[in-house]
Amino acid sequence: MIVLHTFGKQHDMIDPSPFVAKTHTLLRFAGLPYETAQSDIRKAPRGKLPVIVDDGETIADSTFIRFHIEKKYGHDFDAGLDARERAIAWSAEKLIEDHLFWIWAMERWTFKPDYAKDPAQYFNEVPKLVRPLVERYFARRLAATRHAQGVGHYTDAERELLSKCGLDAIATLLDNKPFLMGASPCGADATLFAFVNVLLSPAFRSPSVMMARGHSNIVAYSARLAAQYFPDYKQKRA
Ligand SMILES: N[C@@H](CCC(=O)N[C@@H](CS)C(=O)NCC(=O)O)C(=O)O
Repeated sequence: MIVLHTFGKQHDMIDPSPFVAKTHTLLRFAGLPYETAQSDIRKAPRGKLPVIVDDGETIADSTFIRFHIEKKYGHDFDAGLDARERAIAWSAEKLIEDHLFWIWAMERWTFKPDYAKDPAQYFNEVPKLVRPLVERYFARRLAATRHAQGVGHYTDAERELLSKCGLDAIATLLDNKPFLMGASPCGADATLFAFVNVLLSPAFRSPSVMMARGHSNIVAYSARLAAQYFPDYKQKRA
């Protein structure tokens, strides 16, 4: 049995981490049964989630989990795509995971109304007296990470422009197709679905969220895949 280590369901999101939501989606695309366990990043081999444990074998990082599924279970997520289509799908996936993720994550932690709705809740278990200190520690740690990554150097306007360019590119690539590359889901759909589904959570109002809501094909895609693959996770409409 596969056990997926998660942050756990928050609001109506599959998981507050889009990488964890992506891994749920990969497992469901592959039709593999799995269980979930709420976990702690301090115990994760790379200090990050997702992690899966598959019959005693631990695999960390959503992309390596995908490779594991492909190798062990013989499931080619990109079956039916030619080499050029696979290259486009891979590029779109990494545009979302390695570029847009940083912008959207920064907004969630720094846009005050969204911070209050989600990240602030992670500290509910911390005793009230020390909670502000712990929150400040995390805020500083994340700001340092964003600074090192680069996204932390942009002004709000620059970040929003990059987010708009990324969302426009995704909306154009998706067009009115059922899935990113055509009639069937490919590996990159796990990323696209998970990241936009978390972004479009009705809990949020940041500039990127509002821009994403303006793309009717992205909104419809997110709702359609949620209904098809996550009937057990109901998301209210924004
Ligand atoms: N490349 C990794 C990224 C995973 C990742 O960034 N996970 C975040 C949550 S969205 C995390 O666990 N962050 C904890 C930390 O950095 O302290 C993957 O694809 O799984």
